Amino acid sequence: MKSIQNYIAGQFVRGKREFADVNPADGTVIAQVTEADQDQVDQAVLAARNALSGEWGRLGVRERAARLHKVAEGIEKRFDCFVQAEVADTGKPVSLAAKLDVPRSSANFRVFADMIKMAGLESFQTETPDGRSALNYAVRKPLGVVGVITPWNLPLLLLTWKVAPALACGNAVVVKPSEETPATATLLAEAMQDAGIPAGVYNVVHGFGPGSAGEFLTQHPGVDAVTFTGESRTGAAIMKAIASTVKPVSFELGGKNAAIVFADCDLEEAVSGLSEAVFLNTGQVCLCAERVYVERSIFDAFVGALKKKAETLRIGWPVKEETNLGPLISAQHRDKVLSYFRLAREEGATVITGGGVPEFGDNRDQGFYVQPTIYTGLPESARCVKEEIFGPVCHVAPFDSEDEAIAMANDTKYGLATSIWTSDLKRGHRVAQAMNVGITWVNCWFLRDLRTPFGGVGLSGIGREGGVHSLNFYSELNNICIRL
Ligand code: NAD
Ligand code: 6OD
Repeated sequence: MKSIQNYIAGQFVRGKREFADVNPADGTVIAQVTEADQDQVDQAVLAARNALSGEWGRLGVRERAARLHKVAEGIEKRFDCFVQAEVADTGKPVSLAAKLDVPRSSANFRVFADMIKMAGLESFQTETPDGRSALNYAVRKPLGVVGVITPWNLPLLLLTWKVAPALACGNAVVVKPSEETPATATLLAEAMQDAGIPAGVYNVVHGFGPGSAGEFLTQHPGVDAVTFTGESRTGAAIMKAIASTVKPVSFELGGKNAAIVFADCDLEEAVSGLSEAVFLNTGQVCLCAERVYVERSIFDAFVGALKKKAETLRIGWPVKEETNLGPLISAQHRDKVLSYFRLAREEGATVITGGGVPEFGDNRDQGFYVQPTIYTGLPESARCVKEEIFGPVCHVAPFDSEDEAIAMANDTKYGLATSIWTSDLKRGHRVAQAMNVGITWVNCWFLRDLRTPFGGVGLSGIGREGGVHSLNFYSELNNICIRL
C-alpha cells in the first residue's frame, strides 16, 4: 500500500497514526497517510522558523525567483505523476487535471516568481506644514512562518496559489492539505528539493481540522499568518481560534454564485459556458454557478439546451480520456449533495434532469457519483437557492427586467463570483458593476489572469489574493521616513 508522509525540515517523516486516502471513483483505499500530531506540527513550525534565519532568509529576490521557476520546472517534469495523483485523490477527469490543475500549478510559481522581481513600492517626497522635508519609501519583508490550509476540490492548484506568492515574498510555509487529497502536497516536496529550496522552507503536515493538524497549525504561537481556503463556517471557526493571537488572515471561502443570462446573449455560447460553470469538476469549484437567472423570453429554450448538455456529459472512470464528469469527493459529501436533492423536491422543485445516482453495474457503484442535475420552479427563499451545495447542480429561474435580475443575483449572504451573458457591452458593464461579488465575468467564466484581484465579499471571504494583492498579503511593509 502506498504511504503518504509528512514533510518536515527537508525529510519525509512518518507519525504514530495513519488514515486512509480513498479513491472517490470506486471507494477503494489507495494510500495510508501519516497524521501529524502536535509534536510534528511543532517541528514543522520550528523548521520553518529556522529556515528564515538560514540560507533562505539571505537569498536575494533574483535567486529566490530563479528557484521558484525551478519548482515550476519540477512540476512540469513530473507532469504525469501529478496528474495521476490528483485524479486518484479527487476523482476528477484526467483531461481536467491535465488541462487545468497541473498547468495552473506550475504557472502559479512562474507568475509570482516574475512578479516579485518586478514589484515596486510607493515612495513619497514629503513636505510638512512646518517646513521640513523627507523621503518616505516602503520596503517589503516576509511575514515569517505562514500556515497554509487548503481544500480538496483543486488541491494542487489552490495550494500552489498560496505557497508560490508566500515563498516569492521570502516566507517559509507549513501547509495542511485537505485530508481527502493529501498526495500532491507531498509530491510537491520532491520538486522543492530538486529546485534547491532549502530544508524547512516548505513543510507539509497531514491530518484533519479540529483536534488535528489543522487546529494545531492555526493555533500555533509560532505561526505568523494564516491563509485558508475552504468552507465559510470553517473560516469562522479558524478566525475564532486565532483571534487571541492577532495574526493576518486571508480567507477564500464558499459561494452561491449567480449567472445572469440576457435574451440578447449568444445562446449557444451561454449554454456552453454555463454547462462548464455548473458542471466542471462535478460542480466542485467555488466559482460554480448554482443559481442561473434567465430572461423570460429565452427561458424555455435555455433550459432545454442546458438539459441537453447535461445529458450528454460523459460520466465515468476518471482515468479515461473521454470522461468529463467524475464522482464527488467522498461518501460524506455525496450524502450532503443527495440531501439537497431530496430537499429540492420537498421545497417544490421541478426536476429538469438528474436528481439521483447513476448506476454502472461495476465497481463505480461503490464510488460517489451523482447525476448532473437541473431544477426549476423553486422560490428564491428556498434553502436550495440560498445554501451552497457544491455539486453538479443548478436552479434556473426566469426574470423580467435587468433590475430584477440584479436584485435576485445579489440576494445572498455570499459574494464570490458572477457571470453575465449578453451581447450588449454597455449592459455588461452596468450589470457587472452592480454585482456584490469579488469577481464578475462577462460572456465567460473562470477565465483567469493571475495578476487580477481574487476573493469574495460577505461569507465568501476576507481579503484579496492575486498579483500585487498576494504580494501585499504575504509581506510586511516597513515604511522608512528619512529627513532630508
Ligand atoms: P473545509 O472547510 O471543510 O476544509 C478545508 C481545509 O480546512 C481542510 O484542509 C480541512 O482539514 C481544514 N479544516 C477544517 N476544519 C478546520 C479547523 N477547525 N481548523 C483548521 N483547519 C480546519 O472545506 P472543503 O470541504 O475542503 O472545501 C470545500 C469548500 O471550500 C467549499 O465551501 C468551497 O466553496 C470552498 N472553496 C473556496 C474557494 C475560494 O477560492 N473562495 C476555493 C475552493 C474551495
Ligand atoms: O483560479 C484561482 O486562482 C482560484 N483561487 C480558484 C479557485 C477556485 C475554487 O474552487
